Amino acid sequence: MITKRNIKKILIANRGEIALRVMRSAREMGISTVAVYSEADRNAPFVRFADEAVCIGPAPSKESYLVFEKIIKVCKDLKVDAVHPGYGFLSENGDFAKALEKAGVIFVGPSPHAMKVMGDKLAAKEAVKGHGVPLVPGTEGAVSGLEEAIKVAKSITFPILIKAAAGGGGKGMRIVEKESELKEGLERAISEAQNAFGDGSVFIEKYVAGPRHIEVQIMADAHGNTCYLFERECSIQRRHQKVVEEAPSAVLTPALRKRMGEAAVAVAKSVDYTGAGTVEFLLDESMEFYFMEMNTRLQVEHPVTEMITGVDLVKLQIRVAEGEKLPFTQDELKITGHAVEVRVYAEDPANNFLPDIGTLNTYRPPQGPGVRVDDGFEEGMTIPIHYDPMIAKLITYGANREEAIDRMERAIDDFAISGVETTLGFCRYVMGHKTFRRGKYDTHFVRDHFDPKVLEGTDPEELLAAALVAAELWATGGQRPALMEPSPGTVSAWKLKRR
Ligand code: MV4
Repeated sequence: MITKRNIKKILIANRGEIALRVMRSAREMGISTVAVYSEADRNAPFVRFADEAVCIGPAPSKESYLVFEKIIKVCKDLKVDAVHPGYGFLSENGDFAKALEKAGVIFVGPSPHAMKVMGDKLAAKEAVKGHGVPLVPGTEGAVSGLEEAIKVAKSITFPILIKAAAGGGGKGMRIVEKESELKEGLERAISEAQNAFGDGSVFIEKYVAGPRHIEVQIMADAHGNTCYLFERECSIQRRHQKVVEEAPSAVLTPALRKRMGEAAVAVAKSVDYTGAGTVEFLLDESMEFYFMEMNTRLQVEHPVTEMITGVDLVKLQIRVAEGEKLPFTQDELKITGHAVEVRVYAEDPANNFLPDIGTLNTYRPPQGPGVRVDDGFEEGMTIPIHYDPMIAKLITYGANREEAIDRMERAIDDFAISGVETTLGFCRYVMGHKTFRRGKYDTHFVRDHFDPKVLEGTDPEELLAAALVAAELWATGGQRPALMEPSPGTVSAWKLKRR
């Protein structure tokens, strides 16, 4: 018997756009909302939006958003029924989920057990084995030593990839091209894993060249029903940070979509998963797919799935956490249209994507048909240096892929941000790139097609600034114009641009 528990008050253990996103759904459901915030977020929109808000400490996450004793105390003080962890921070921390359970508070997410298994890449592979989920050929379990490594590498053939069991999201990976490099590669991988994760277990896989990152959204209730809500393609990344995502993928056939969806459901069922989860696959050039890992949280890019399925994933997470059944069967789910998301980071694409801290002197998000902006900032706010530098997620929807991308180009051009450099120009470049337009891109897109020089001289306001300099030069008879010598405190033309 699954007991139903009504959620009347929910605490969001997160900040920024995702805290707002979750609270909006809660409000629509008539659930009252509690924000917890750090001193750096005192004036953030998510704090104002909440029905109640409690400051839980100074800016550093380790003293605020990550201290679960403080969050649990707020739950008790304010009689909170449930906690939504968002993504990042405590969202994949099984101990946090356990501590909430002990305090009698519902954790909006899977069981601590499911989180623990999927948090260990080797345990995850072990769990899904025998469930009909394709795995990349490689070692069974951790590598015992060089001898086993050589044997496995020879049987699966080079190049191989050494991965840390405690890694994930690309952390702790090492490619080895040939046998003579194996000994050193293995030693380094083990010591790096030990240093980074306090766990030196590594495993070996065949290296899949030119793969696409395709992930499947799943949703499971506590009554044994698990559905897939189709895929997202997230191959446009740099240093394992996703920049552009779309749903559905431009390359899956209905038959392959069904096979991957069913494999994702099998992954979820292998750990009695409940709630929203994402099963990540690699798809190789011959359209073979392999299970990589499962993320046991709501993902940043979940809006593209919401757009093409018409499902509010946060509402569904909350319903399932209350013990309700999924309101649909697999057959009732279908894809309508196409959605694209770009992440707007306060980073400078012309300068190796270094975080660009500063104040949003101008901040005017785009509007109009098919445009959704999930953000947590307002004009005049300073982007705190303590957290992820994402300013906003810009999502567009269209009847088909071309319309969604055309809309994204228009929306990017309409997005006015000044005061910080952003990744908008980079995203605009991707939207217009013929390889992206054709849908024939893989995880090497940025490496193969992006040179920071392409962003130079394309910005209308930059061109205007250049014209002004030229005019000044002409007017001053070729003397170095004052415009080119910014005095201290002068805002540079670069910063004056809309993005
Ligand atoms: C791989 C791979 C090639 N072969 N595994 C990186 C993140 C992690 N979730 C899995 N990753 C990869 N695993 C094998 N056997 C290439 C990657 C990979 C990658 C995967 C998805 C998106 C971007 C990527 C960028 C570099 C490497």
